[in-house]
Amino acid sequence: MKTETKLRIAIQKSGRLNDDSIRMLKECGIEFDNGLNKLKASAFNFPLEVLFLRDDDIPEYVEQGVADIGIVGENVLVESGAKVKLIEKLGYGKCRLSIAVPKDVKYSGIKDLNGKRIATTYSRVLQKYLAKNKVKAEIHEISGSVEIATGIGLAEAICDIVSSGSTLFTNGLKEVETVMKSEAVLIGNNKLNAAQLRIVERLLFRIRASRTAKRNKYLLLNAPDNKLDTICKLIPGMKSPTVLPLKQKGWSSVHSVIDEEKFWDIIEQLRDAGAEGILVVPIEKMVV
Ligand code: PRT
Ligand code: ZN
Repeated sequence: MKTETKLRIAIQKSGRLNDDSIRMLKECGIEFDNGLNKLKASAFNFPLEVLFLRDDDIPEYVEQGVADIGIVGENVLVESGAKVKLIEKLGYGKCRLSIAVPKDVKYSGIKDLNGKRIATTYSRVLQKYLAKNKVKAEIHEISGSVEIATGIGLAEAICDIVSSGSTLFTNGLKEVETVMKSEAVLIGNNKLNAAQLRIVERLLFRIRASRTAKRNKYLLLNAPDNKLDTICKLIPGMKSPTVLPLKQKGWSSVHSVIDEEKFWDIIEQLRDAGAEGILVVPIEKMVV
């Protein structure tokens, strides 16, 4: 009997990437039981087995082939040094790894870190960054609560993950250097076989379709026929806009797709060009 190839994906068990990783897989139409305290779950409708792990273990497990692919912060991936393939950046879990010093310390540039003690959980990434910038500082590796290290006299600077900056602020620190930017990434074992790679491709196709859909909106508007050319040029869409005649003579309905980032600019130009009754609707999936 032929057994179906399944791909094992490792995602964070709990923490900042857990919810978004599960949401992304569900948006890809992949259904599985993500009940608490589960170590793994099999998808009901896609050849995927989900392993729930601590994020720090994911790069190594993917490198060793315990999991075939995984989702992890780029910061954790680079720090691990694991030899895996970075398949796709996923656009969530965005943050940066930064160096911060107490806010009343004068700081005029990276050279000021020479001879200083920097506390971090990211010693490998920090070491490379300091070497690249020819800074000789002492790295003090600690396992958590990095933000309090300067306050208790353990170090003169810290290197930690920042997103809103409020943790630095509440601990009297200011951000002075960005060591790396990070987001959640899909990684893969280097020796996946052809059947496994086909499943990765199917998964990637779905991930990209969901992400493209989120970035775009479906747009409907009414346009006077004598302004159709100007309006259609503003919203070229995927191939070209759809133009349908309205019952009222001299008017048409124009349908197209627009990039969310350009949304406000375009809407203003469309109104100036004479468009009316503009509707903007979310798109669930989009295959370009
Ligand atoms: O239990 P496990 O080991 O799996 O999880 P963890 O506690 O090691 O990691 P977790 O869940 O905190 O973070 C997982 C990943 O989320 C990280 O590796 C980053 O890639 C990403 N991420 C995004 C963040 C943040 N934003 C973030 N703000 N990881 C951590 N933080 C922390 C940071 O360490 C600091 O304490 O939040 C604080 C700073 O946040 P702001 O908003 O105050 O600047
Ligand atoms: Zn961790």
